[in-house]
Amino acid sequence: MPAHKNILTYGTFDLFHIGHLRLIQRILKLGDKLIVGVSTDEFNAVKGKKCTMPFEHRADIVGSIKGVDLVIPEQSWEQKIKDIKKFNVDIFVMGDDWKGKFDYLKEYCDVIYLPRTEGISTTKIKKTLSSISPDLKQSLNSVIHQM
Ligand code: C2G
Repeated sequence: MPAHKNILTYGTFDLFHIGHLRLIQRILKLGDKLIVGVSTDEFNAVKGKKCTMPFEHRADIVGSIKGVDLVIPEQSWEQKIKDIKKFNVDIFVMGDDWKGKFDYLKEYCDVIYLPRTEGISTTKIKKTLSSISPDLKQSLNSVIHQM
């Protein structure tokens, strides 16, 4: 019986898309319990990211994915070590656009970078959306903010 493995990852997950889902699906193959830190709107401002979807929506979407056991707010760059200890994390996983950036966590757990899904990104989706007519964008915005 393989040992129980706790896994941790973080992300913004704005305009949730297949690249995010494929990563989570691949991460799920690595262990048993998956904890996902979703960046708060305030932390995204620190990251220089302006989200289309508010934190609550992004967290609810990620939390509804089969296999995601817990969603926690990601409020700072520095919280990772504390989270790894708090949740007895065995494996920290990120997409390989972060390759090498979190190697310092190898002192606390395994660190794995998985290949990104090419051809899709939140930025690309935003660019496509911004090219649609302003009145259609206006009605899209009002639909998103009515939810
Ligand atoms: N991702 C992917 N394929 C894509 C797009 C994203 O595999 N086409 C992965 C990223 O590599 C990341 C995760 O999906 O591991 C979430 O991506 P983002 O929402 O862009 O998260 P990011 O802004 O990179 O925040 O402390 C870590 C940061 O919070 C990560």
